[in-house]
Amino acid sequence: MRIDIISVLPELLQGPFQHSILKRAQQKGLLEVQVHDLRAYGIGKHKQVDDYQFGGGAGMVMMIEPLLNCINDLRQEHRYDEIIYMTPDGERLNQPIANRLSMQENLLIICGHYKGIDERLREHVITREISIGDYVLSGGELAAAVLVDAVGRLLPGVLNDETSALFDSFQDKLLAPPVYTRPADFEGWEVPDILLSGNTAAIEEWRYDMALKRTRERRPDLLEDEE
Ligand code: 6GU
Repeated sequence: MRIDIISVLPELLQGPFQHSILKRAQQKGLLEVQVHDLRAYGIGKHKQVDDYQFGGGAGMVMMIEPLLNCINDLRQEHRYDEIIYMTPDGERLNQPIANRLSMQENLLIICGHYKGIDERLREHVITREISIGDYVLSGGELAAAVLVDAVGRLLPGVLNDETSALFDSFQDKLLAPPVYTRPADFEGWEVPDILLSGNTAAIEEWRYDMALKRTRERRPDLLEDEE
């Protein structure tokens, strides 16, 4: 999969993909992430990318031209399956959305700033709008990093143990069960006996019961909208 990201703060996106799982995904050639500086497409000698909003009011709006010129340059090189705008009024990101996006080949992600982008881009160019939750960030970069991480780790071959994504929280509408590692007894804090029993069937059943219990206690909404 290839992911292009357009941003006015490309520095913010330098770190997140250079470690751990996403770093390995790129080294293995399973994922390519390219960040593009919108400023390079800015207008005039000040490389302007935003302007006052029509109708008045505080806050700048990202202009059509720099963004569209950047998008069109990228489109010459790649056929995008989705052009995604990161915005707090978008569809709230969840595991099914990440799963579906992970099956695409080319994604283009636009990071919003200020009051957002000119509405006409949303009408005519953007194919999908995604939020990462009900709170406001100062820009779309951190949200884009969250999306790329959630999607990138699902690409076939990225995770060491191919089955492990299947048991993530949310993948089956259940939160993950508790986990333990050595020592089995830390100053009287003990690991549940069953996990030391070697009885894999019983362990699997315990894990399922705990996942269900945890979900009922913490996120009953996940069980309610089960159809
Ligand atoms: Cl995608 N962008 C911004 N600026 N804030 C957010 C968000 C996105 N998702 C949640 N809050």
